[in-house]
Amino acid sequence: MNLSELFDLTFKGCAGRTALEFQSSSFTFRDLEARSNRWANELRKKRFEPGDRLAVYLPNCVPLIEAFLACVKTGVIFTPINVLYRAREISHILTDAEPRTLLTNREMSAHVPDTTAPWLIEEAAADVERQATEFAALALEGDAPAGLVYTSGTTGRSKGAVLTHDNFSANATVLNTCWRMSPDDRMLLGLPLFHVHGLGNAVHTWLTTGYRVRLLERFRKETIFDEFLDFQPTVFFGVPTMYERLLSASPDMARAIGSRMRLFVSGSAPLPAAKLERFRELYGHTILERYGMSETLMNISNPYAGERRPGSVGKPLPGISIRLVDPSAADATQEVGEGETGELLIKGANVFSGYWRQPEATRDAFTPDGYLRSGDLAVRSSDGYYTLQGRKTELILCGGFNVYPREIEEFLCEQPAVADAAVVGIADNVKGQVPIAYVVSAGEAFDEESLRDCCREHLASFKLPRKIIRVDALPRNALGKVQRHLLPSEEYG
Ligand code: MLC
Repeated sequence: MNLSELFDLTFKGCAGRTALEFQSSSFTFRDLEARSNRWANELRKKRFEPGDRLAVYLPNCVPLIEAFLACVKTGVIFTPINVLYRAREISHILTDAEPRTLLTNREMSAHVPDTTAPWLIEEAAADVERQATEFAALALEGDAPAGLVYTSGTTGRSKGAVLTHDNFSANATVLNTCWRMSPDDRMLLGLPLFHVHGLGNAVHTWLTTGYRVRLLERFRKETIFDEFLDFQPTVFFGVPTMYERLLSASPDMARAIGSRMRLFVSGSAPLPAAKLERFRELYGHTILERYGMSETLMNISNPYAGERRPGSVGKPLPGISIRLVDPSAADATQEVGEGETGELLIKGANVFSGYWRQPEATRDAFTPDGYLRSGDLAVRSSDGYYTLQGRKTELILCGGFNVYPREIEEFLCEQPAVADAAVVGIADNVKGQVPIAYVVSAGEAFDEESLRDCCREHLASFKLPRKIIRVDALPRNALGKVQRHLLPSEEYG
């Protein structure tokens, strides 16, 4: 079954119910279906063919969801771009994905590379409005690609993960069952829709269940409590940074919010056990922590009904096979024993079909018997709970965004003032981790402030090195690889 057929159950079954609130507007499922059909007709008029890509560079908004639904109906591959990306990062995605069009708004179009003529939402709106509200969705197979989601690669450059209709529907149906999602739920949604946490988990459980969503343009710590108190949600999906912000509530406010809530879910980065405990004291709820990745959507989750163990991500979800193998063995087949750290291997209907136009990276990502090598390290307890132990590579997780040191190092080294650079993540109470840079100057004319400005101009804000530390040389081993553990230790704050 493709996603249109699956969503139809909700569009027909819950037609008259309120589906979505955004700012001062609200929409029933019937409205949403009619509006997305208009978008689908517009895509067809613009000669989009199945398999074409529509790049979308927009903050959370209703047309983003409608354009996504239109892609699902027409077989166009929805290709979201992080709103914090700037010309250099966008340009890489455009070159790689070769979308037919980039949909954005006037304000954000300032960041779009000059070589691309964007399709502005302000101009699209009138054309879309003129289209018919009926559309016969294409009879796609479940293995047709639905999304192309860019994830940072270990080589430093973003790779496109191709997610099929089946991947999204497997994920949504498993979460609906395991987290008891119901049409009577109300979700406050502040996650960005350009990542699988917001798009795969929130949007897909919503459209397959028929609950009500209040969509926020973004999570803002200044207004989030008012949104909770006003909307009175029953479910909230967030990253640990959001939970850290929620810990600043007064006990009365936290209790008032908690009294209406059914489920808080955390993912995309590790949630420290101490934060889970503080949250439980304040809100009277145990956050349910789960584990996923862009390439797989969700894999492992703490139980809804059983023990939600602090610091652990729980047990494999139904239909998903997990193996833990010796991370140092090249063939990745030697399973580790209980209590030993191994690399997580994953198989299931949720696992992606491969990296966009990268057959070699795709081949390397899988074992010969078809398990995805996650690159994540974990241990399994005797009763089957998994606890993550970090990345095989040096990935930095800043506020739930992936930061690969290599990408920032490459950028720094492109600057004339920089001879060499190494980027590492250091602990940060709010963001989990933040990147800092060790830089070797290319001469006397080294100006830290202008290097910082240059980073600010060209990199997404979460990738900015919070500190730039000048060193005489980087400690390298005989193979030329930086020995990160020998860098002078630093604290941020
Ligand atoms: C952050 N910023 C945004 C933004 N989010 N700007 C526009 N839109 C957004 N959605 C910018 C701010 O403008 C600011 O920029 C900087 O980021 C920090 O903002 P802040 O207001 O101080 O935010 P904070 O309270 O710290 O919260 C940050 C956050 C953000 C939690 C809202 O980190 C976030 O949305 N994270 C979610 C990431 C995510 O969805 N990951 C899922 C990946 S999928 P400046 O320039 O002023 O510094 C995945 C798989 C899985 O990993 O398992 O889920």
